[in-house]
Amino acid sequence: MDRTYLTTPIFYVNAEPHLGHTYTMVVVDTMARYCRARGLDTFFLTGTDEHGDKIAEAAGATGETPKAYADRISTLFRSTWDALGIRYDHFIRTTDEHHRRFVQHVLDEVNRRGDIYFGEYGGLYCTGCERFYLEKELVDGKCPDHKIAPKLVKEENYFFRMSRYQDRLLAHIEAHPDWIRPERYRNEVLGFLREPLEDLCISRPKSRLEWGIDLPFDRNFVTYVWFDALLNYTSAAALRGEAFFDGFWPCAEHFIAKDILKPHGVYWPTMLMAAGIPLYRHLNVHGYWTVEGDKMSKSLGNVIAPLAMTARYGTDAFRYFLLRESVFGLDADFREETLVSRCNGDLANNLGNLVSRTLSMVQRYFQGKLPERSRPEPLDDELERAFTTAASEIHEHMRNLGFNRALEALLRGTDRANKYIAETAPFTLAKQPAQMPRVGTILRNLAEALLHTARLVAPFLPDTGGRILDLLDVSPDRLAGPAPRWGEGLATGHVLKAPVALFPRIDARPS
Ligand code: ME8
Repeated sequence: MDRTYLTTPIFYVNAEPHLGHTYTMVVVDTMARYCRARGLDTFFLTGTDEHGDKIAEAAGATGETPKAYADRISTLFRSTWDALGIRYDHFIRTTDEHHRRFVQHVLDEVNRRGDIYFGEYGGLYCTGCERFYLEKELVDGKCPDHKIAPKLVKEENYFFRMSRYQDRLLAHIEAHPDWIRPERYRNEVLGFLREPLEDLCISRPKSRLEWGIDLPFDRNFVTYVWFDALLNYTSAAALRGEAFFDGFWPCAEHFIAKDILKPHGVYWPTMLMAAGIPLYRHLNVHGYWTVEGDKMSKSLGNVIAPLAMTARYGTDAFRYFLLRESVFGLDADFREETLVSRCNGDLANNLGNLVSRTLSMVQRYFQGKLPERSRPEPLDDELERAFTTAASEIHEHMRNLGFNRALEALLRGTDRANKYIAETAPFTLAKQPAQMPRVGTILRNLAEALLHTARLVAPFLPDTGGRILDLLDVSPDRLAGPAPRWGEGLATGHVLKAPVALFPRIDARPS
């Protein structure tokens, strides 16, 4: 695989960016940085979902037009990701003109193939989810996510013959066991497919909703928001031309949370089949974040704003917490105390300490200049092995979306390096002039460990990776490309900078 096309959901503009959106963004940004550093041709897509009842209602409540409202919140999403240093390649808005044309083109194509018909439908509709519910999917008559009773909607609409594709979809899932991962979500989709699949209502009459993309074959209707939104993944790729589309689209890795499994695991692949477009490569599904055990909600007043967290703790500390505290695929719980203790324990005491101790000893004993390195002793080999092992374990975990385990592997490396300092005791050896060559070797090994640490940590904590390289006074280009052979990363006589505290200890939660 030499290419990858990574996507996040496009977020609804009826809410401001919060912890949940940020988690998906951080996961995909980490994956994108990891892939780029390994030399993969990587494209990272995100954006905003701006049509539909829900957005029209939210705009109505603020007195803005839907477009002015969507412009405002979409800009807020974009500026939040920029402030967090998320490096996406394209930000799509479903109100973009090229997207509108693409959606209409696909609708025409699916219609031409005979998969769209006109009919009447009555059903229970949840505006929060923007979808119809079957009676049996409800809990006590309410939408399980929004805890409100869906509205009974009965009207004439256009339908997509989704039912036609049930068997093909099942066969695809059976033939590709890790297509939807982790497995629990594959099983959930198989569960949906155990029942006969119904056709999908893909329009809304303009008499009820105007805020959407016109159906190309009947201007009295707009497109159902999910039929419009899912196509963002392909319209953004198509925008870059046919060669890009053909090369990147089949390498698509979608990242979503479990809340939108059905649209991505059932509607989307059947839509692609009907439009004659190849399927995506993987659907990667993560769990849901709660806040101190509760669902995050405006009414509970516990919505976590990412920029408030990064202002308080720094971007990398927040990223670290999100990636380290959750197991991809399972739910996770946000607690500020846990964030603080992880930052103090893993980042300040382990990683930060290694950097500052190494640099201060190089300053103290060699005025910042890297000394000669002489014959390695067994402990030196062990240190080298710790970093080779960390690199290969990180690779293995990233293949399986084990972000937390990759970070654990990395910290085992830096922990080993801290122990190496204790075991080799350069500060004691330095008291004897005859031992200075050995002290030099130890510090050369530690500087090498820092270079490897910077490269390994950068996809997860980009600022930290960059800052370590800066302290080592080497070019940021050194973060990518093949790893240098151990001992060959930094030259004798190269001057390192004076130490700084990368992660000052956080004493208590500021009020
Ligand atoms: O569903 N924990 O948009 P949305 C983890 N527009 N992730 C969370 C989360 C939480 N508590 N809350 C939100 C939509 N997310 C559609 C998508 S895609 C073609 C259209 C994240 O704004 C997670 O990625 O409701 C989830 O899938 C997404 O936000 C839902 O965002």
